[in-house]
Amino acid sequence: QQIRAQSVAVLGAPFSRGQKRRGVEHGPKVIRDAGLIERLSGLDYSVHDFGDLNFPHIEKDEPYMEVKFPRNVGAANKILSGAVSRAIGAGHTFVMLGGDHSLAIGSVSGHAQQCPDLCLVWVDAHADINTPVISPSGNLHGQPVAFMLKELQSKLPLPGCTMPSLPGFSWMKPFLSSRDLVYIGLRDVDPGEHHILKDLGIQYFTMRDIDRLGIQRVMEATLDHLLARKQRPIHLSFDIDAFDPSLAPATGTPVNGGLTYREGIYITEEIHNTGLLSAMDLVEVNPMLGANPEAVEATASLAVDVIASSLGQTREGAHGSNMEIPSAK
Ligand code: EXY
Ligand code: MN
Ligand code: MN
Repeated sequence: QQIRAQSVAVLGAPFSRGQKRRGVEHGPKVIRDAGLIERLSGLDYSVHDFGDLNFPHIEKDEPYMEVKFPRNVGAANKILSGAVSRAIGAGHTFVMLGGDHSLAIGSVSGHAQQCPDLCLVWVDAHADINTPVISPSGNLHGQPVAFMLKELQSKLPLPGCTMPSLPGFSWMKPFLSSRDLVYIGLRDVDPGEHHILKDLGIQYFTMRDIDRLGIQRVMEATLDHLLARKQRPIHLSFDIDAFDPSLAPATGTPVNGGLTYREGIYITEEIHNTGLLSAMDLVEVNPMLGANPEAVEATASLAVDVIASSLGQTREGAHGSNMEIPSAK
């Protein structure tokens, strides 16, 4: 099926409890201030800006083992999941502005409620696939993919397992198969995460793979892996730290040696060209971490470019089918 959406829904998720640094909750504001809505309106969409979600602040939120703020992260994601499901059910292509990457739990699960056969492209320096038990930091933004995968269900402290379950997550059920996920941009993977990637045979392209193959072949292999058997909706979860820190300095966990501007935009152009993008996340823009206002503006404006390019902004330009060049006389 071809998804040719006429309308885009934009929703802010001002949330930062998936990690310990303040500021990433202001991501939606700086991305909007960098001109997101104007840019999308210039493409051929009607843009519905649903503003920002309101998340409850749960005061008493003791760690579960090492896992920080489980009740806040669980509650925020439950709310987000419902909002995403409604927006996609209403026929919009959905754009979530984070916030930290723990929000992908709600975003992708809400999308999957409407599109159970979706596939997931995860563009990130990190694999974000630690389980609560193996996470070295206890930060839930390093764990969202683990909550999605059916193959990891027995490793997660969710209802039905023998351990006490993770508070805040009783609503959550894994919904994605590991073969329906591809990573691009990895360069900081923890040992437990590497074990899971290998054990489950997950398709991933590290920065080294991009060096070897070039971004064009990486995208060909990515889309082939996900779409060759059947065409289905794509969820793009884009962590701004996939880019090199020289381009995206205002983020919480920068890692050297990231995507160039052209590699990042090529990824999103290819995703758009499938005609199958159904929802996307843009996460981890933290305006409190830029060294100066210019660094924050550069990061936010890069986020706008990523979103606009995913939704059809081209480098070659475009024109309407009824355009005519006026004669000289
Ligand atoms: N792998 C590390 C951890 O689990 O703590 C770092 C995760 C950073 C996650 C950023 C959002 O992509
Ligand atoms: Mn991430
Ligand atoms: Mn990351």
